[in-house]
Amino acid sequence: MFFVCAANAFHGRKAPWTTPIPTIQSSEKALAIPGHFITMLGMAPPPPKNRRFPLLAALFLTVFTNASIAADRPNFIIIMADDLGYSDLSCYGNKTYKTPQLDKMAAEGLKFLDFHSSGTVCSPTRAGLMTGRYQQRAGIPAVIVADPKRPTHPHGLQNAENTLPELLKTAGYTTGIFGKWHLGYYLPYNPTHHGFDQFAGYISGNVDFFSHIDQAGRFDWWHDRKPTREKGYTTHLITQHALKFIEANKHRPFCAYIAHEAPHYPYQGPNDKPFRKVGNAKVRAKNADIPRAYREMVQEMDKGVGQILDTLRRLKLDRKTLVFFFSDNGANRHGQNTPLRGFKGQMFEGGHRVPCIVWWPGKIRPASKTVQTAISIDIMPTVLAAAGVSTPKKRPLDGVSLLPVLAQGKRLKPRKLFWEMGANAAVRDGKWKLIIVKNRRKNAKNSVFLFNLDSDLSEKTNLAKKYPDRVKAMRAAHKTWQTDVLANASPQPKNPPK
Ligand SMILES: [Ca+2]
Repeated sequence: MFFVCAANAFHGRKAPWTTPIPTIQSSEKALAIPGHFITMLGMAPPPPKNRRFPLLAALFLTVFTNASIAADRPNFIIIMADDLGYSDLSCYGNKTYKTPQLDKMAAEGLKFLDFHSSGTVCSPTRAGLMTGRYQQRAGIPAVIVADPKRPTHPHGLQNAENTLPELLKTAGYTTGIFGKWHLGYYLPYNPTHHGFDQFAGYISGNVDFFSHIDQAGRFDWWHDRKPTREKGYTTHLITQHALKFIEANKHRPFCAYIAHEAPHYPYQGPNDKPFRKVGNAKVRAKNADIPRAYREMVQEMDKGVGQILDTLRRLKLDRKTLVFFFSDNGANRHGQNTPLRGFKGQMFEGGHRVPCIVWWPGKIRPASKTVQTAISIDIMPTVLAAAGVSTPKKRPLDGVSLLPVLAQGKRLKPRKLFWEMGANAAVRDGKWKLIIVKNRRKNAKNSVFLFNLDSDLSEKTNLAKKYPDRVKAMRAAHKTWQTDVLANASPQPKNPPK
């Protein structure tokens, strides 16, 4: 059974998505095209003569209709954990500790069992999430590292991309990002240049949870475009800024992207001490402390998610807010990916199959789960569909809207999914998974694996030799995909942008 329903609150009712949502063309900026909204109201555009009054009226109508159309649209909260493994939450099988708030979110929402990050490390998944396309198209196939001597350091999200917050702004949304950006170290890459009205967080891959020093020993905590000293544990600050943003925007549509640091290293619980100082990021947690700190990091994030959902309930925004929770890649060896093989950075399921919970009271059946295969680049098309914003035609999205799965338990059309980092790659086609791993020995052939995930979720039995034709077809599909995503990929600079 592809959709399991533990409650039947919606049986016999009209599906929420049978009411069409008005569509705004993403390329149209509302204030620049008043006639568009007047036409939407069924009125004729203003005559060319006697322009002054009609133009003022048009401007008024534009602002009014833009606000009123947007007022009927849902809010969005996208919460992403960093390096959280498939079974790091108790509702996904963690037996060593509990995550009660995320368990409650799952009990009230929909749990995906076959959801994937589009990357197996941080920056690529984030580039895919922000653009709704495979991150290779944005020229961000690998981590953008903090060390200025490394070649990816000057890279970042380029202006040519259409980002999710930029498109939501065309429909009157207020947008904020709280936490990790990791899509460029230089000012032109700042999230406030890519559609976010507000930013509180850090631009690198990780910071000390207290001193907010990055891995290269530099201070990294920002309010919008300004480095800002702010005392506090990173996880708490991210939640507090997000709560303030929700309160401040409770009367208008908003999108909050909450990009948690937990449970990425440095391993620090809320009562630990800072490790890093400016110019010295070498100090790390003692190995003996890591399991305790990791647990506390996950549980503090869990509490924060509970606070967000409680605030939505208190403000009576719960039924008009679509909330996603997922991870940007699988866990490393300090976390849990059971029963999956492999870890963060790898092409095995443990590298990219992650927990994903979607919550929208009144629209999503409580305590439901789905085995539909979905990926993080589906989030943007899902949000745009729920907001009634059409997707960009010039830079088409690779993901698909998950709304039919969320609200109606429908199946998605069959499709192939691809992962690639360096010379390693993976292809998913239904139950089949092909993995190519570069062999580090000189002149050695790459390792090729084929797994049947329906009968072998832990990827133990390599069927590549048994099904050579399937391997050949999936390798050919990967080559075609690779040629396509690299054909017009955004170029990245060799030197820091000015
Ligand atoms: Ca990560």
